This record gives sequence, C-alpha cells and structure tokens, in this order.
Amino acid sequence: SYQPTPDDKFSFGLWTVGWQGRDPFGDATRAAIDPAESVRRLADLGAYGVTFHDDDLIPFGSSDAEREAHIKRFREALDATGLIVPMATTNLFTHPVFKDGGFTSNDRDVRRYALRKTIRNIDLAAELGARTYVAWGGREGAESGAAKDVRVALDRLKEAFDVLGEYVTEKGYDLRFALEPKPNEPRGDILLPTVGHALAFIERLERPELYGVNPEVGHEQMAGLNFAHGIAQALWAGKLFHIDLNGQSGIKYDQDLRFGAGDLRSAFWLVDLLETAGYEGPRHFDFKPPRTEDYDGVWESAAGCMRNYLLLKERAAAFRADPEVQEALRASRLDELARPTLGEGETLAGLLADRSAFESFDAEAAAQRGMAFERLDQLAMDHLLGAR
Ligand code: 3MF
Ligand code: MG
Ligand code: MG
Ligand code: MG
Repeated sequence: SYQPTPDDKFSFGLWTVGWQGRDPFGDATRAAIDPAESVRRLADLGAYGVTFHDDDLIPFGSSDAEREAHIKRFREALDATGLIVPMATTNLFTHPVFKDGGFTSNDRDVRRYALRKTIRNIDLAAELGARTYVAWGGREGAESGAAKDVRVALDRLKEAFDVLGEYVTEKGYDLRFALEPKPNEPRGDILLPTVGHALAFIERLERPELYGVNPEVGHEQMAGLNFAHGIAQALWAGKLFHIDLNGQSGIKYDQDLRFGAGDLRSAFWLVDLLETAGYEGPRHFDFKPPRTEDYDGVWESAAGCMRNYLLLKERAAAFRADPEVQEALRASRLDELARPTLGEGETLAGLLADRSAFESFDAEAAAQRGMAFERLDQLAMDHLLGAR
C-alpha cells in the first residue's frame, strides 16, 4: 500500500510545509503555520519525524521566556502525536547579520556569534533526542573574487566544525553532524559546493568520524551532477548520515519540488539505491509546496512526497525481482564487476606474469562485445512506467 507509516521513516522540515511562498520576486502567498499544527498534520499523513532550524520554532530575537513557551508547545505536540525529532539545524542565513556568512564571515564577531547560536540549538537538539545535526552553509561563499580568501575561509570552516565536534564530545551527546553541500544560491558561489567537496573536507577535520553529509537532490542537480552517483559515493565512504529528498528539473534555481517531480528517472535510481544499500536513516523531505498552493495544496504536496517514494520503492523492488532483469544484469556483466580484478590470493607479480592479461589479450575481440545496457535500461523504464 502507498499509505506511509512511521516504519517508512519519513520526516519533514518545519520550514518545508511552513514555507509561505516568499521568493525574490514576490511576497508571501500563505500565512505562517503554527509548528504544533504542522506536527499534527504530518503525523496524520503518516510521517515519523519533524526537523527544524532554531528560528523555525523560536522566532529570531525571542526572549528566554518566549523561547521556553515555544519549545513547550512543540514538545506537547510531539508527545500527543508520537512524532520524533531525528534532526535539527541552525539558521545561519536569514538574518542580515549573516550576509557574509556564519562560520566564515570575514567579520570575526559574526563568526563567534554563529558558533554560539549553533551551540545553543545543539543543546535543544540533544534535549529533543535528535541524532543528527545538519549544517548547510548557505551564506558561506562569495559573489566576487577578492572578497573571500577561500583557503583561509576553509581554515575558519574547519575551526568551526572542530569546535562543535569538541562541544558534543565534551557534553557526551549522541549527535553527529551532516554537512549539506550546495553549489550556489543564495551566494553566487558557496563553499563545499558538492558531495565530493564535502567528503574531502571532512577528512581534514580533527574528529572525522563525527561528520558525514546531508546531500539534497536538487542541490547536486543544480550543478548537473548525477545524484544517485553522489549518494553511492557517500554510502561507499560510510558518510550518508542524512538526506534531503525533493525534485529538480535540470540546471536552474533550487526548485525544491515535491519528491518525484522533476527528474523522475533519477528519483527511481535513487530509491533503488537507498533501498538496496542498507541506508537506515530518515527519508527526509526538503521541498517547497509551490506558492500557487493554498493549505490543501500544501498537505497534498507533502503527502505526494511520501506517496511517490513508496511508489518508486515498489517499482524498484519489482525491477530487482524480475528474472528477466536478473538475466539482463548478468548479460551486462554486473556480476563480473563485483569480482575483484586480481584473482584470490593473486599478487601484483601474478598480474605482471599473466600473458593472457596483456601480451596475448585480444583487445579487438573484447572491443566487439556489446554491453547490453540498452535492454537493461529499457526493462527499468518498463518497470518505472508500470508496463511490467
Ligand atoms: C537550502 C536548504 C536548506 C537546508 C537546511 C538544513 C533551508 O537550499 O536546502 O533549507 O536543507 O538549512 O537542513
Ligand atoms: Mg535546498
Ligand atoms: Mg533545494
Ligand atoms: Mg536542504
């Protein structure tokens, strides 16, 4: 059935269904939604989790007493519905103080403030039981060359994450960080633009085991990259801590369409990968119900994200289970790809001594062998379109 249940581990950001439709050219088309109402509606739809930026829950500038009241209301809604908070994050991009970044602003006071703002919300995240803390550095970047010394900014970014890693370690929090890459928007260029950049950066941190990635479908596709390939490499590195699912149609602004909209074939391969690779984290939607929609449209859009995931999960499972597909996979020699290139126990010397590997290898004959990928891909298309 395509009715989501908490076992499906679907989660939504408060800022997704709560998006009011403000864009660079137009005002809000919807009024704000009370976070407690979003929690109730998401639970009714079958989600298991809700995530938030500090400012989604506690408006920027709230007094301590107001802050406590917002948290209390939210907690009551969580308790009443059973929804959990798998992830939380910090807003280091909306307030004008972050116009040149949070952790990498040229302004040192702003960097210190950004760290304190983050640490304050990490405490709340831990209190609410979150296991993942996402960091999207949307304002960490530049529009012009001399404005940002990127090597020095990366020193500051490393410094920030090392301080945060020290903090959660000292506190004994069971919390890991997931860095979210994005190539551009709102900055002209953003630091850690792709999954690959983020993975390389993480290895330079003092406690690399504490950090992974939170890739977003649309962010990689904005750079023309193959999202499933990026996710595969993150999984291969043991670094897929979290994921932002949504839809995107090619290289343009960050569309944040509901999951399944935009590049459907890419979504099919993504679900196939997540469901077969043993990813156990949340299936988190970071989408925006288009500003054309009223509230009914908002919840329709949220439900559509989950329904499309479940539809694709069923289609991908049918593809994998089809004997003709299994035969086609063999014809395309996927089983051979899984075999190590050197034989069991074979040494480099063995490879060098193997005349059949080079001296007598018939490259012309091997070049004639077709890979049979087109048949395999058409079978996938048939399954995706429900023709098998
Ligand atoms: C922007 C994003 C962000 C991040 C969020 C952290 C506002 O393009 O994707 O959403 O996902 O800040 O989770
Ligand atoms: Mg985004
Ligand atoms: Mg996006
Ligand atoms: Mg995102």
